[in-house]
Amino acid sequence: MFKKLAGITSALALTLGLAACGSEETGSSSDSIGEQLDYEIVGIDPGAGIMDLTINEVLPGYGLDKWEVVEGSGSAMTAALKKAYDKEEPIIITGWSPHWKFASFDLKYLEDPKGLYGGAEDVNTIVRQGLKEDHPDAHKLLDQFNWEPEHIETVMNLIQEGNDPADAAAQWVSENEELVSKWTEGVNKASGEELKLLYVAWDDVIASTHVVENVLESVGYEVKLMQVDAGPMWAGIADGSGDAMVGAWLPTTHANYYAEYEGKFEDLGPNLTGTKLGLVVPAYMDIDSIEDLKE
Ligand code: PBE
Repeated sequence: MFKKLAGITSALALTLGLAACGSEETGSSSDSIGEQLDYEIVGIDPGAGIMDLTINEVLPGYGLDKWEVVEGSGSAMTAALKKAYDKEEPIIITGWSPHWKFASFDLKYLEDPKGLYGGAEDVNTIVRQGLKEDHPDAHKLLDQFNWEPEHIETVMNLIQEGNDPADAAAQWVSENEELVSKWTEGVNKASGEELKLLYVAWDDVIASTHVVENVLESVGYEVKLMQVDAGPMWAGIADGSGDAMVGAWLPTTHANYYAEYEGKFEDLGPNLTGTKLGLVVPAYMDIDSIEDLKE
């Protein structure tokens, strides 16, 4: 490109340059990945830990000062991914596993040689102070809730195929009685006591929360789900307005929330282990590392 341009008069080169600047089209494939994407990474809701990590640790850590993370939501992110993927266009998203997108699209994590996204994490169950005294059987069930990535992925895929989250959860529960019976072991039947579960509309947490709702109801609780943002989810458990949540990513992703409210909740430990997060791109893109975003 540079060689060809060098032969053209500078006036013509200037015209070409201006024409390129005025164009609304995304850059041509000879442009750098940053130019092609307008230096935009497709993010999710601003309260998500992955947004905080990407904006405050990863971009500065790799010297990517030209890049921005665009706020949105989990569903807007997957919609943007599908749109780009269908046209084989470049896209970079803030991504995580477990998530159905890896079953639906051929994707890869960009390598993170500095390890700024942290290693594999756990997803913990966090309950309000006093739940154990008020509802010991619900507390016991929540404490015994534990599953594997393949399980949550099955529920997520059912939802992604168009099933209502409650129906997907019910189907998964009916097909996994042996595992579910370990969660309800020693749990006495309730008689319609109300419980409030808080969750954020992240696909993994939608799936896990609906499964836990289903199982709590199967032993006699009346469960209300409240969809909130990440900050209010933590605050709501800390101030007791919510009873429990099952989507606390630790020790890295929700470290700030954990520190902010420590002492005001009870941590029942992991319900799932082996998560991952990072920048995710379609496999057809020819970049492999976050370092490739630097020019
Ligand atoms: N996530 C999914 C959340 C936790 C669960 C990775 C988008 C977050 O970044 O806070």
